[in-house]
Amino acid sequence: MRFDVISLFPEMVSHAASYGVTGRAIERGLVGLSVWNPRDYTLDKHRTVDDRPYGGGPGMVMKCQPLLDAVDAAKQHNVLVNRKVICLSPQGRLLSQELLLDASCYDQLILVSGRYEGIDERFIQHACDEEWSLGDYVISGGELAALIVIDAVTRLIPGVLGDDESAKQDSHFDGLLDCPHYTRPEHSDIGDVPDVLLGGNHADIKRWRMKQALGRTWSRRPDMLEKVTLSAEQDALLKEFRTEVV
Ligand code: 4FV
Repeated sequence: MRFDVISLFPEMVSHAASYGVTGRAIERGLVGLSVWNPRDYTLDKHRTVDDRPYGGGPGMVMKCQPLLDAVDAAKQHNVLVNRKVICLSPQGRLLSQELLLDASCYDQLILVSGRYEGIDERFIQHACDEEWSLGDYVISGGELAALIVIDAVTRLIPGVLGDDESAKQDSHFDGLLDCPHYTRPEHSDIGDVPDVLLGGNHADIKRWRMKQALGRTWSRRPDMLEKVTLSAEQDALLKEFRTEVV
């Protein structure tokens, strides 16, 4: 998997991606990352990447040409075919583990990070396969959204996480919130570790963790429960959890 990010702030992207899991994955060559600055593809001496919006209104809009040429450069650089060009914007499809799992099957993701008020619509319609959104709020640039895509997709690449199991343990992986986690010390002024986790009975521990995941999803994100089909055992565990909390 390789990520090619189009951004006016290349260092911001390459720097933030150089830490932790993504940083190690890049070092180990499990994922590739390049950042392309549209300003390097401008044709005027002022290296202009934005201009005033037609129809008036506040702020500036990113011009088509520097973005088109930056995306072409990212494509030329990699003869990979199984790729998608994604524009990160509030008008996009909401990011989800399901969308990111699908994205992790591509060889290349070209992630276009907007700035200013947005990007000339002709570029999006002509050069982008999809628009993706972090959520229903506005941030100052698409870079943070691109970095979240890079981080979340990189975790799904085989061999990136110590044991691929842990990606499966991730919240939302099975459509449920995660169970609570504990580590030493066993006893503290702010509480003790639940006994079941100390008993070494893995079946009991697995059952407790699923019960907690179900209960927390039911109490915090009932919208997610509507999207999953629970097994009979999960149904029973959730009933048990609910009878215990009321
Ligand atoms: C955004 C989001 C987002 C809009 C104008 C950047 C900003 C500025 N991107 N999910 N929400 N982008 O707010 O992805 O260009």
